[in-house]
Amino acid sequence: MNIETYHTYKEIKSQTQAWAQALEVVTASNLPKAGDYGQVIFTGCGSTYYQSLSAAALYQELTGRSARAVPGGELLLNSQTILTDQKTLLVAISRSGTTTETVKAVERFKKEKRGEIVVISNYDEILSRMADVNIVIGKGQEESVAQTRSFASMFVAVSALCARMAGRDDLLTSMTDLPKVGDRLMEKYEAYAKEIGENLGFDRFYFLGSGIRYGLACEVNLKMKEMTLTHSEPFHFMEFRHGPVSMVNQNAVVVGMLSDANRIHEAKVLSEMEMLGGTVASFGEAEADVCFESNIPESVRGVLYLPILQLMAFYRSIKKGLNPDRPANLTAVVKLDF
Ligand code: F1P
Repeated sequence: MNIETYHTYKEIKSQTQAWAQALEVVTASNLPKAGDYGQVIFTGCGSTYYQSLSAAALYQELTGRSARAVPGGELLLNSQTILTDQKTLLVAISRSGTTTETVKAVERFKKEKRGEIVVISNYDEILSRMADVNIVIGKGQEESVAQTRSFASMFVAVSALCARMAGRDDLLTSMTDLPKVGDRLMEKYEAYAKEIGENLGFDRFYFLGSGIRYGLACEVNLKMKEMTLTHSEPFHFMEFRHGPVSMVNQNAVVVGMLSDANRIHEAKVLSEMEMLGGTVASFGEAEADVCFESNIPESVRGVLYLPILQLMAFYRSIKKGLNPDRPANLTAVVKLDF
């Protein structure tokens, strides 16, 4: 079957148009002021919870104010472990805008008048209608179940939101180069993604990412699980030595999402894994298997880690005879009877 017939493939390859739209929408939005809130919470489910992990880290890194990420289900069922009596900003992220846990958690937050709500979504749905600030990126909409283009578009939006709330319009300006760099990366490294993804001699994948990259490591790990049914796990770089290292052998791929700031420590973990027989796939601005060469500041170029790793999962799925558009046991939206 021609790969172009898969929705997932078309969505991955066209994602940079949705990145550009995300930037336009956030630039035009009237955002809350960071100084008005004692607490900031990012929430979502599955992919969008993982996105929340990266977003909370980035918000804190850029604004200097603490932020936390929680799954929608936790905000709904265990809010006493999360909310305080401080004025709170809730940023809810959802591709569909209809996931029950996220919708119900936001509904309750609003009813209890805890603070303002920002919604980031690809569809103008029930969730968006509860928002004080409604960010919809229509070009991220998808036919396939696993999030690729949608996730990346919302991640660009949330990165831009953090930059703007931090008063860093300079970062927003440098983000306008992201679509161009993303296209170049897919052109240059698709063959690399295919080569590793199609190698069925590998039976385990580990995704290492620290700081704002940890949530992204969780997300690409989820792609590998959903689309390819392969054993895979995400870790913070330095955590990997504390036990998970036991799983590394010649069948393991260790993906390293390198930072500039901590590169020395992170690269050391990767070279140790290579010594143990693992295959390392490193991603970073320079001197890596996949080099971004973007000149975009580290804090706002996180989306660049995604397309090649999404393609890696896509090619592996096909090679295993699976349908990447329809992962086993999974629906595009989880709707519960509450
Ligand atoms: C969240 C989500 C997806 C997952 C699956 C089920 O959806 O958990 O992350 O891949 O498709 O739904 P949403 O709230 O972002 O629409």
